[in-house]
Amino acid sequence: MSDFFRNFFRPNTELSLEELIAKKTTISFVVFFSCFAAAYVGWHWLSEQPKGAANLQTPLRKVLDANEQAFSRVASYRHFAKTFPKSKAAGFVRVNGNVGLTSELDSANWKLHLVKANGDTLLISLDEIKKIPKTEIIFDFKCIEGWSQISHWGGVSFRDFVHYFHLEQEAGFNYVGMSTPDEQYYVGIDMPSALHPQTLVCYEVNNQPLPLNQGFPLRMIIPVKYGVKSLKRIGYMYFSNERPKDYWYERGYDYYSGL
Ligand SMILES: Nc1nc2c(c(=O)[nH]1)N[C@H]1C(S)=C(S)[C@@H](COP(=O)(O)O)O[C@H]1N2
Ligand SMILES: [Mo]
Repeated sequence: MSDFFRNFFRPNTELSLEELIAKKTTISFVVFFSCFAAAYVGWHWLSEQPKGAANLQTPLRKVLDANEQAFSRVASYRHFAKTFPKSKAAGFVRVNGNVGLTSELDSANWKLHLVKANGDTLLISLDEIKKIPKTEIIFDFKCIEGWSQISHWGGVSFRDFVHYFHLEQEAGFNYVGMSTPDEQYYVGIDMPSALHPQTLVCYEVNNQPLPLNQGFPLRMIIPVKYGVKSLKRIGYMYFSNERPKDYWYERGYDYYSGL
């Protein structure tokens, strides 16, 4: 044993082959068990940490938030979602998620309630929105649950909507918040993504009015984000510098959900 320790501190070049192998094997074991112990201690520490938003341990939430910070800058609004020819669009468009859609909808009297920066509320009808030149997009709609589908949507770009209703001041806020008329489903969208040229305030799928389960009369289509952010059946819209509350963020998903 004492030989072994002496060899341990002698330069490799002075050791016999057997001595060298013994030394290297020992080093491997020491490194392996140190890593194992460090991982165990780290995991134990993590599991003892207080829980923050969405029941995640605070350090994990911090990493997730840091990822968001990084990716919301680069991933979502700086690029364009790939678009496709009409021939690639699905004839039968998949339906997913009905939170906020189960309450009765008074279709004839529906109006979008848009809260302006000065506190006034604009009541906007679908006919008014249809006066804005139409924009269509065919893109691969992606749901966080793992499916995607090339689908064809029509409406007005959020940018055009902002200009038409003179919302330049509102567009200066960091976020736009939206909810269904019954306020059961709600999302917050960072303003750069809302103003992305491909983001639609949408009233048609495959050139037809939206079906009720896909958000009639008005929904969002945000090609640079996962489907969770494309709120169906918009009731309210407001603007804020703080993050608006967000249904799936509260359930542990990434706030920006960018692609
Ligand atoms: N009001 C409301 N909007 C919603 C949802 C929901 O549950 N309620 N689900 C979201 C999710 S997770 C997805 S993937 C898309 C699905 O849109 P689609 O039904 O048109 O496919 O709607 C989004 N908008
Ligand atoms: Mo989704």
